[in-house]
Amino acid sequence: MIMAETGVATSSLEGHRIKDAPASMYYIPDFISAEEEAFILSKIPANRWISLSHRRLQALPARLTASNVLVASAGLPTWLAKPAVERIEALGLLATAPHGINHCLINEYEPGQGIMPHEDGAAYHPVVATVSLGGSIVLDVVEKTRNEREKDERQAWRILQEPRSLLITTGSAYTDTLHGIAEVKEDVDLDETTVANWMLLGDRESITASAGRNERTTRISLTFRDVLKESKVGSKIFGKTKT
Ligand SMILES: O=C(O)CCC(=O)C(=O)O
Repeated sequence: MIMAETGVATSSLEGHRIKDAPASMYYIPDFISAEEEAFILSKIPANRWISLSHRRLQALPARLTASNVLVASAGLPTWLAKPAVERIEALGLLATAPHGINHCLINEYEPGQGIMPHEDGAAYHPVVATVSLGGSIVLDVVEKTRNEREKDERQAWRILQEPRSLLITTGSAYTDTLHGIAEVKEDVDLDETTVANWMLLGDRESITASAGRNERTTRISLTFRDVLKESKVGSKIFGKTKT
């Protein structure tokens, strides 16, 4: 049995499956400790942010090219590799990924900021692991549709992502849904009937105590993936081609 430092083992991952969401999504609260969260936040480079109109982001070790190739001379920095990547890979869900986790997209959302519904697509191995830092936020997941008529009937789910949690999206949740974050300052109507991962949350009490409201504060997400097309620049120069 593989045991991550937090005590989550591969065989017990089933206990973290979000039952009321499309197969297969997993939610693990307190995946990293408060000290590890503070450490990672202190290491995020201040000079690499790319500002978009509704959030800012940075990609490590590099942004993908227009044809979705990761061209990098080095892997992920050690402050991401340990403990986050090491612990995610110990869960076993990336066992068939060609490279393992080789990319991290860091998104920062201020209150009122979000991201349009989208899918992650074919550039990546279909397993995405998101570690949340800072504030809580609701991720909206909705079935993909083929036409306007289907839109009225499509299923939608709300996943509350707490700070220090891990959300894993794979299977049909990866291929058949879109995900996005609403541009609101507060998530409302949060309870066991509206939040798909309610029973898996680390702190349901504080949401209940605030009458089902989550006032947004700055949230940073680390989205870890395996980019399928990888080109190691340094290795090529020295004749050890690996693409
Ligand atoms: O911040 C998040 O949780 C979602 C990020 C996301 O959808 C993406 O990077 O594609």
